[in-house]
Amino acid sequence: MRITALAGGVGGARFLRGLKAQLDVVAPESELTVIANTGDDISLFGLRVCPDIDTLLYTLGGGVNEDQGWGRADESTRVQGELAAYGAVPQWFTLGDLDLGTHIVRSQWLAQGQTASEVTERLATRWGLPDRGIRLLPMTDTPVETHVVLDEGDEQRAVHFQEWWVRLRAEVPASRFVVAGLDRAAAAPGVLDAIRTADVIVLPPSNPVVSIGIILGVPGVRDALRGSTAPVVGVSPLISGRPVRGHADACLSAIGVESSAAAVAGLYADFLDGWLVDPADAGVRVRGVEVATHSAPLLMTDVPTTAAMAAELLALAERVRR
Ligand code: FO1
Repeated sequence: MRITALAGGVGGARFLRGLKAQLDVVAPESELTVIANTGDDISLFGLRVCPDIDTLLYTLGGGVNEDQGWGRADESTRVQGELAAYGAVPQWFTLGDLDLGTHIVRSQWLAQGQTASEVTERLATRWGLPDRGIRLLPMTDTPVETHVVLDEGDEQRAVHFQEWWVRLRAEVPASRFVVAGLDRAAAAPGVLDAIRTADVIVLPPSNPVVSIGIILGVPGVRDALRGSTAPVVGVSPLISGRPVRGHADACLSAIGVESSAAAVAGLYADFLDGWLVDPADAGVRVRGVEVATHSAPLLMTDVPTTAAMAAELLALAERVRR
């Protein structure tokens, strides 16, 4: 079975780890292609940092810091300490010593003229992903970045997404998100094909605005999803209107969408076939469109629990298969 997923960072990576565990049991020959958001990417200290790609790499590759959901397990920050001692800025984004290994080698390979796709494939190979039938694709090889226009009354100020997300903790209201370069970006090699040839298309509980929403903005992606004959099934990133982690509610209010499982499904209504919601949101009706919903506990407390969620999603996909 060929499964294609669109994913952002922590929530998406956690869910896909459970999905992979479930596939290893019920369909061990499956191929999982993950199309990753690159709007979170940021250049720091001369290095290119790709948080969603790296969170997917480390989570699926078994090296993630489990408590944080991002960065490396058994991490240290000796280099960061030296950068601080030199007064290097910014200091609000922690780059661990092991994590820096990824950014240094990525930056070297990019500087040698390799594409983001080629670099990501080499990084994924070190983490054993291809051998396990997992392909990790950046959504585009074109450098793009999400910037946030802050709603501070009269003055309009834009900051990089990471500054809004990490330093401001999304506590300053955003008036809109601007993804520099997205309208001129080309889908990375294999991305549109992975959507067109999938047997099942999965939207994990990633941020619908700044993760999945950004991937949908890559020219051709949304049309490919609309034209897909495969069932497109997703997992609500909200439980009773609240994100389990992160700031999806702040992102939704920035685009004038209510924080509810139904409203998020409404953002995908032109291609979504099935929507998995928490029992707290059972019976949700997606405004005006036919989306089959099913409820199952959505708290990803550990891999077996997440694998059970994935089993529910796969069952929903078979029920809605066109
Ligand atoms: N998140 C934080 O809250 N604080 C950090 O200092 C931080 C550093 C960081 C470094 C590398 C990386 O891959 C992710 C990092 N994140 C940090 C998480 C990141 O902001 C988010 O995971 C995504 O960008 C949103 O999905």
